[in-house]
Amino acid sequence: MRKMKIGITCYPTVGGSGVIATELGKMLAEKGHEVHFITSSTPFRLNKTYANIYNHQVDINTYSVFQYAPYDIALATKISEVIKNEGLDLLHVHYAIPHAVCAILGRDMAASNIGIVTTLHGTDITVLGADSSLKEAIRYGIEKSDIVTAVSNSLKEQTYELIQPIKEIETVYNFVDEREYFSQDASKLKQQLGINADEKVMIHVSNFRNVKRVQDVVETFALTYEKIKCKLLLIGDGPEMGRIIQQVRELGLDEQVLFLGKRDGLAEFYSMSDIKLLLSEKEAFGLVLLEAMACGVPVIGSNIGGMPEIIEPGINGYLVELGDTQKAAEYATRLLRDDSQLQKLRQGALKTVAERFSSSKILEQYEELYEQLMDKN
Ligand code: GMT
Repeated sequence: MRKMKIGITCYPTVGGSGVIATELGKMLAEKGHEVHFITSSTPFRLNKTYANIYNHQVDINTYSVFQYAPYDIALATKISEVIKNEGLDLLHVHYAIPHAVCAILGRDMAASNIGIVTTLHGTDITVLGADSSLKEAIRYGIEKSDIVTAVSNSLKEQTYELIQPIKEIETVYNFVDEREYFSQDASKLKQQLGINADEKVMIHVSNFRNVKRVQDVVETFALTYEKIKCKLLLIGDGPEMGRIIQQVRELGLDEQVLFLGKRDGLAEFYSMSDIKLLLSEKEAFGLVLLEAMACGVPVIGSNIGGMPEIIEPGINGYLVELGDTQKAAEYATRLLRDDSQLQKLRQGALKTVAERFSSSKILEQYEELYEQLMDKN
């Protein structure tokens, strides 16, 4: 595999798309490629120094005449500068809007013909694609990219349905860094959180946006708790937090639900958990499912988006119809009561990650796409 100079643009501060882009950049650098992040700030997951990872920060002009700072123009200009100054071989941009469009503009400004890979992550299509002021720009970004990938078959189908591009879209699934997400001894942390060693634990991790339906997670937990004593860890923060705190209070579950806020070192929290709940109404992939599974935690998810492509019922978790908290609680109760089934699903979760979503496998898929681009140019 030849070594390449790869420019990566993503949202550096939030969300799974930024996590995947950054982890991918780190792994490409470890394989000897030169990686140039072109972003508005240093990606938050870039927590280690690499000799061959460079950060190019977009300077946004806040001139008082502008009612809105022109981030997109500034990003395209920076992309063009980096293409020329660093001699990039290709660009890989994450999230269609504005990144694909900025990459195309930046390449034009640089009078270059380098290849552009655009990865669609979910909300760039399922939420923004429904906005008539953005749909044409998303379609343009897809059509003018050289290679377009989506993080699940479901997202690929939804893109064809909502945006109607002619371009071929390839599915490349997400991955986890197994060196960070693995099952570890969390007994001390469990004790520090006031959870008894033999007490069962359920976990939910998200940005507490409306689409995550955290209220269904709490309802599922409440129904399960009626049958079996356990705790619920809620990790993350976001717009729905106030409503969820209120719901927990009204259910009288303050002692059983632990609001832990935003956390690093999630693997330890997963490692003390027995079931992960993700009951979202939109989820192109559900990266947090993989993170939990890599720590040996089975998942209960809703039968929407990319989740059925990850969750194999009875093998690594269960699927329920959207909003069916009764069924989710039934599965959770059964699993928490049956240790041999829980162990079987734990093994199934680990196997799923190792066989289908390992970082080396997904990295190879991206490298092959890059090779195709290099051969074309
Ligand atoms: O889900 C979010 O709130 C964040 C969002 C993002 O844009 O970063 O996540 C999307 O991309 C992730 C990485 O590919 C996927 O795992 C998430 O499923 C997807 N979110 C949605 O589709 C709602």
